[in-house]
Amino acid sequence: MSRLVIVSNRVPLPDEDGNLPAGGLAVALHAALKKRGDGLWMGWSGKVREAAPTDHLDEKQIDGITYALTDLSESDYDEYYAGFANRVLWPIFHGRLDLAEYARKEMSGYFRVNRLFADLLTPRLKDDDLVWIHDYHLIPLAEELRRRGVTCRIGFFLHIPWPPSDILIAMPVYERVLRALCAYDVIGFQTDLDLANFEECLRRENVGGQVEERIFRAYDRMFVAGAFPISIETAEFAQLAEVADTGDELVESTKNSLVGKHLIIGVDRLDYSKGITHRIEAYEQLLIDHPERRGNISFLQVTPKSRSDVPEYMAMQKKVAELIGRVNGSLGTADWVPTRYINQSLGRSALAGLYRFAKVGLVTPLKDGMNLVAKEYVASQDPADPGVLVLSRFAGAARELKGALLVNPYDTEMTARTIEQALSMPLGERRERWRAMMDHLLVHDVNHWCEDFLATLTSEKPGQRSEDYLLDPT
Ligand code: GDG
Repeated sequence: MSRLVIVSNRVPLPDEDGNLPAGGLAVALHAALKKRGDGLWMGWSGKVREAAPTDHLDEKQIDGITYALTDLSESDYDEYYAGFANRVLWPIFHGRLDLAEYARKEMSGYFRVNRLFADLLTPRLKDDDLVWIHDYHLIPLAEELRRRGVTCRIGFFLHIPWPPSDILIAMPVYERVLRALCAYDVIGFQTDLDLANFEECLRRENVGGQVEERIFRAYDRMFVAGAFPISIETAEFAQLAEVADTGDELVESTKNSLVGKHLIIGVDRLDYSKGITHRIEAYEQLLIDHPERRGNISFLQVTPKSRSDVPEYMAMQKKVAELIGRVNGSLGTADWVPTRYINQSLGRSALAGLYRFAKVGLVTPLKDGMNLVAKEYVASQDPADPGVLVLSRFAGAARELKGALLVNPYDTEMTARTIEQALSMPLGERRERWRAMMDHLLVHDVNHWCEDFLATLTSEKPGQRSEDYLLDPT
């Protein structure tokens, strides 16, 4: 079996006791690395130095896996990570042209760091390795590896949406990005809609398109592209929630503080794509439309900070805090606070237990590649008395979770009505909707996602090896 090499911007290192970072993705990828033996995971260490070394990787061997890490210089961090990745690609791929801050310097920093990764990785690769590169930070990496003579199979998974062509082409360097993506042997998107957008971009640019089931031809290369919806460790998460229901202190004290009240929960990184302000406004609308609900429900929004050095994120932090203050100030009473807002991360067990306790899971991003919170909420429910998932139609998860109540998060009144529908849904309907989603997630868990992608990348069908794909090696 070929060795697996994973490359991602950040590397989820096990702690000193060998425990893996929480989260299904890290667990599934570690399992895949171990299964194939002698696995390698390369990425940024998370450290920024005035001038970072560009000639070696720091290597750590833990439990049979080699972690190869590089620091970034201050300018690399500013231009590649905080700049092009998070102020150009992230907003544009989430349809927020208004928030994209394009600067030529940052674009060149993005390609420079990808060249650095390629320089550092190339000497470590063997011809029969399987290389799996993750996410928008590293789109140009395969092209750079090919330029250095690497011939092994290289796959890419995009965790965020792929935009429609009208949005993509608003990005000044879109052609370089689109061409670079086509250097992979397998490109994985979250949903069929992302795949369709990608195809549309190729056709509109007149550079190629789909030639048969999953096989694409563009820029004189052939490759596979498909939808590989990411998921969670469903059974393990369900178990975690069941244990936390009675065994977690925070869950217990939260329940005690909400006797006789229904909990509505939202959990998101602090990010403008997650629709947090729209969600709070919908909740406010619900309280205005249904005064009888006041005092009987509570909305808990758990929002760990992220990317705090990117200006759009700082602005958003302020906006959310102000809005929550407005709702609590205008609708709260001396003995009831409508919204509880937590700006830090909770433990995984507490999170699972709170999902289970919440009658409604509010997952209403304006745009999201998948959204794992939606799947975690479903997995956490008590089969005998499950809560209801209210889910944005703009989350990738909406393509799969058919038992959710779908909403358009831009439509405040409709979202408010849907929360009310969720709160008053009869038990029979709740069970039926939940069962369909849970059955789906038990089969389509994160291991299924991982194996499906790797099986496609490994596929040795005639005409599918990397060398054959290179129709025009010049
Ligand atoms: C990107 C794409 C795609 C959140 N708060 C706490 C906490 N979390 C955990 C959740 C969940 C994860 O963070 C968030 O995952 P999402 O999928 O919702 O979102 P992104 O971070 O934007 O991830 C997304 C994903 O990649 C995977 O491909 O689904 O569309 O944007 O697991 O539980 N965990 C803990 N405490 C918190 O306070 N422990």
